[in-house]
Amino acid sequence: MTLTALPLRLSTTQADFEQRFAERLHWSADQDAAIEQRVADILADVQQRGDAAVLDYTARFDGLQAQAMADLELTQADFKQAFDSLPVEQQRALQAAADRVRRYHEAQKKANGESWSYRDEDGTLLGQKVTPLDRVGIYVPGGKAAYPSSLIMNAVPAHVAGVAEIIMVVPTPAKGSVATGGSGETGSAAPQRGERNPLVLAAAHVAGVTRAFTIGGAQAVAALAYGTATIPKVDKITGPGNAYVASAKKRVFGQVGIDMIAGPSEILVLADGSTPPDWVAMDLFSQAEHDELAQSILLCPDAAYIDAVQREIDRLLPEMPRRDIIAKSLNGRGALILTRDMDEACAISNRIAPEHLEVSSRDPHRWEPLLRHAGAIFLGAYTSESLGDYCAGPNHVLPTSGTARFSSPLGVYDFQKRSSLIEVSEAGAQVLGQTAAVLAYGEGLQGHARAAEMRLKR
Ligand code: HSO
Ligand code: ZN
Repeated sequence: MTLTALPLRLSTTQADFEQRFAERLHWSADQDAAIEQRVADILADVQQRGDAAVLDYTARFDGLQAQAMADLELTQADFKQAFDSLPVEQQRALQAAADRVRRYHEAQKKANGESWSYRDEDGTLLGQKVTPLDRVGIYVPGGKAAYPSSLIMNAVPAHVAGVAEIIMVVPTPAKGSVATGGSGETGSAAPQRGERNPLVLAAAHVAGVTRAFTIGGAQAVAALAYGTATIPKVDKITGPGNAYVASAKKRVFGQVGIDMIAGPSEILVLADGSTPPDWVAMDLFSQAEHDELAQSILLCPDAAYIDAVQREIDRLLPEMPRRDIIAKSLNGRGALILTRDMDEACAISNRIAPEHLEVSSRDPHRWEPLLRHAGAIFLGAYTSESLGDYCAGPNHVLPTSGTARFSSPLGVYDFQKRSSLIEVSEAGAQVLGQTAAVLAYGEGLQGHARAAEMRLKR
């Protein structure tokens, strides 16, 4: 049986376009009641029993038998050793990526992450003071989904923001054990260390992680949110994870901050037909290969070009190691959409509000002003989305499933908070006091009114 990848072909002029388009876009995270219940139980248990509970779950889900939490802690020396053990090429690439991501986020901090204030004519000072969070937790998935690049994208902006302590958790399941947070019991004769991913540890070295523990799943989220004897309680938890981790993050939200809960990856390519079609086919693969549920869409006003891209998909697919995932993603959620013109393509792109938007055009700056909703916009044929995933500089943690309509990439600002600053002068108190008193009496709050009035000169 030959493998085929046939994204849905649509044209904006077909009568049932709206309906078919809506069906293709539809996605919602299914809530699994069994997972929800298990996560609730794990959180309660860790909150009560602390380290002992985390050790139990780590033995059960990851097959790691440890006597004490300290046995599951990684050190700076472990990070350094992992880094030193890599081929020079990988060391350089990690360093180069981290340097570029740092530079971008430093610019971001300068542009909109600094304190500011102004004075009224009467000397009253008003402003906003920006401070970093004290301590954050970064969740790094284990196994196949362990992306060192994601660790850089989470840790570097935290570092640039000035966060003093960055605590990483990364499950290192023993060989043959089920994924962390998963369903089951595993063999008890497991090794003590589990499988460490040297690239992840090396990324922790270049990204400036402070402490790290080889734990994962809901139990790791709970430990970070509530704190245990060994694991310090953090102020915010960021980073991707499986359904257990996502559910746990939602449940601890409020107790601590969290970042977004990301859906499957998405790429939308807006093409005017001037880019080599194999480049575009591979860009569609690049997000499809993440996940069977990932979504890759091409919008283009040129029917012959769409045919050419489909031919390249057919030609290139057999070479791809992850072709099964790519085919499932493209067949189930992909689309090649013929539009009337580029303007219409831009309008449809805005309706989709994709995570990644490539403007694969001879003239990207002509279309960019029309594009309002997207996590990241990649301009021109040379800007493959994959460069942004690793090393261009901007963050690759981006809003998915249409949430780019109202939210932004992960950034320095996610690791900062703002406090208002107010210093009213004696002269200022005369004017503000009268205004405040009138409103306070209106609300029936005499204490407020009199506090303002006491400062009025009689
Ligand atoms: N494209 C992913 C990030 C990633 N890509 C990590 C490769 N590694 C976010 O949607
Ligand atoms: Zn990617």
